[in-house]
Amino acid sequence: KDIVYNLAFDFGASSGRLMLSAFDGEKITIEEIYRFPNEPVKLGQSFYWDFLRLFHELKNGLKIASKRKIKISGIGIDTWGVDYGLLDKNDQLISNPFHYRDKRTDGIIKDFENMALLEEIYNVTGIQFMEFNTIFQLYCDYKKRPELLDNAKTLLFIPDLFNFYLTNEKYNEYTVASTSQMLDANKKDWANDLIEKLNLPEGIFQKILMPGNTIGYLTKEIQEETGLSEVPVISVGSHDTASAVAGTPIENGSSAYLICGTWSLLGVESEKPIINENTKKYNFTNEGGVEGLIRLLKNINGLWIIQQLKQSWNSNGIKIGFPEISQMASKAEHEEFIINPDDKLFIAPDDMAEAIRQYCTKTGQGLPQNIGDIARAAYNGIVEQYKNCLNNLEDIVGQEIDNIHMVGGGIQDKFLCKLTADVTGKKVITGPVEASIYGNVIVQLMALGYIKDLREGRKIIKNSIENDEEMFAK
Ligand code: ADP
Ligand code: LRH
Repeated sequence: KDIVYNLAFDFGASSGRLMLSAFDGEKITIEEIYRFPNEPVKLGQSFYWDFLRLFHELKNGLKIASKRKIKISGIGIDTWGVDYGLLDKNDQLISNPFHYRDKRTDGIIKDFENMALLEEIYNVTGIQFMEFNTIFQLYCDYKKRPELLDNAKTLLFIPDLFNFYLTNEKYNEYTVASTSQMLDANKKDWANDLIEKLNLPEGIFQKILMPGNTIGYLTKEIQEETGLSEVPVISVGSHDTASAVAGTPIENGSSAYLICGTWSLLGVESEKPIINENTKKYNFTNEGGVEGLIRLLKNINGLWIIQQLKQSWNSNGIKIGFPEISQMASKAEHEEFIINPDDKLFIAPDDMAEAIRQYCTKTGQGLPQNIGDIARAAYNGIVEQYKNCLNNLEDIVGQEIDNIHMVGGGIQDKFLCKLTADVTGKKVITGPVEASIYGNVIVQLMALGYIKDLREGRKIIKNSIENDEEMFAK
């Protein structure tokens, strides 16, 4: 059988990875061929992407792939949403792109001068309010560093920026552009009236490109540097969550997906945006998906808390990894400690373990004494959010959700999966871990004509992971 090979890059919170996929007409196998750190840099008071280093690593990955001496049919790139780079009139990057955890947008929504405009922003875009959304990052640029925008000719989201330096083609890919909170959710194009009212320079926004198209081909320079030929770079769901949803083998509308990485993203797929009093009240978002579908979901501050706990213990000399933390939480002496992950104590504490101790004390629960109890408080809090979010979702769609498909790195945590089934009372089906990669790959295969549509792609994914799928029930 002829095998089709593709390359998928996924830039996550702790690492970037390059996977080589092989499609034999029935199944996709993926092999990690390169992984590199994705460490943002604090410079002065600001927090930046290390864009140049990452572009260098991207080329390193391509060099490794070219040594395989196989025909690569396409390349697709996904990263987290909202962040962007600005180019000047000579297509030079004006500044290192800010990381969304940079503090310049802290408090921006509450200080926003025009409340009526906030209302309009939600009604038009359907995107949940988060201070780091592109719209607010740009608003900060406009207020605090106007010279940046004065010199900007082009705005590219991070995946667009990688794609541009690989191909010389400038586009804003639809799914990542939707996270800006500046797209009209129904028109799937820039909300120009809003952009004008915010005094943002309309001209910097590029043509919206849907997933499933070819962006361009590796430039001569990149070909020479990497040893690859004129490979097409394909527009995938370049927002990692869009690729992850595409890569989740859901079969119908009564299934929810729960993507467990640094964030937990819980939602359903919808044919049309749902923007009403309920979605507003519960702050649900209508992000753009593959095949023009809408990702109706909510961001939950999830495994970030577990990551920060690990870091806090590791830096205090306790050598402990995710599997141990999960195990200790499952055997906690006190099963009842619980936090509210949305409490501001947990946004960016210097020491997460200490923050949890403080929270439990201030809420009259007493003091969790050991690793198991502290971690358990975090798990209980995260899963309680899953339950509330599901209730809200059922309220919004007016239908019961039967089961939850959990995907992403977090499903390696069996305790988390089991607790989710126990607390929500829903059947939980897990897999794949690398949902973003699978989603990235099937959209490339759709663009290349090897797969008909998303439905077929998901069947192929299900086929490919059948031995890894697990079921959890109360
Ligand atoms: P991102 O794409 O945001 O970087 P991942 O999808 O890689 O995130 O998921 C990372 C999370 O998965 C970690 O924060 C951790 O909670 C969980 N995790 C990863 N590996 C394991 C493991 N072996 N056991 C338990 N949990 C794990
Ligand atoms: C998950 C994610 C999420 C965004 C956040 C910035 O990686 O892309 O969908 O809201 O990061």
